[in-house]
Amino acid sequence: MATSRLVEVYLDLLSQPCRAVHILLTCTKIPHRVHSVALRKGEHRTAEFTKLNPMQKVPVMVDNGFVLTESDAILKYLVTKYNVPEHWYPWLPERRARVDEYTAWHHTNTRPHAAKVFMLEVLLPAQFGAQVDQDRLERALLELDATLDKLESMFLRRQPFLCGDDITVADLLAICELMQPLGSGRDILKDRPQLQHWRSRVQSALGESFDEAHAVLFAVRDRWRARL
Ligand SMILES: N[C@@H](CCC(=O)N[C@@H](CS)C(=O)NCC(=O)O)C(=O)O
Repeated sequence: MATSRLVEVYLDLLSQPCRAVHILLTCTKIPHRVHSVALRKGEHRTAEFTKLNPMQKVPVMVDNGFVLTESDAILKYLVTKYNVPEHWYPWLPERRARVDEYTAWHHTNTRPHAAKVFMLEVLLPAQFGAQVDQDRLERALLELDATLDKLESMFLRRQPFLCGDDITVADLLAICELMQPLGSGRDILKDRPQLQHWRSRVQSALGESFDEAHAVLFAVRDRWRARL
């Protein structure tokens, strides 16, 4: 591992997958430099950023000239390349496969369902000054509920973290999505003690890196509350 160079990451910390990457980097102390890309200002659509990622999305990582997009791929690359505790992405094939099993599921379940609630309650009203569409929100909350049921009954069944006895990149991706609806003060885990205990375990495992990454989201929540 080269110690003199830094991993460069392009992030907006209001973005859930960006926070997951940021938390991993800070928690494991991988030397890195953050380039802020403000989505609300359209900085992901500049010619310079588009050259880096033609899909115009964050996060993006550049490691010694190697450009990588997709949080899932970035997290797994970082823990494989750098000398970080093995629990983040275990080497044992069966344990690693459990992490891959969750992360594959995540992108069509936890991510879209939690993100939609935030989009309907915070992003769209902020962008277009419109009222929250209550019918769409109700439907989104029902879909999210089905996902939360699965997290409890399948992934957290008889184990403290999503993929076993210790925290992995799967927990990182999941916690960042499940925090997102807090942008409007909505705690989607409030009636779910099993998931609340998991969230506390994840937060204690991550320490300050969790709070640092979520500061922007909490600022959005505070502004949202001040509007009411
Ligand atoms: N599957 C990608 C999703 C990346 C993504 O959707 N990023 C959003 C922010 S959360 C983005 O850059 N959106 C800008 C846009 O679509 O215009 C990942 O996990 O990295």
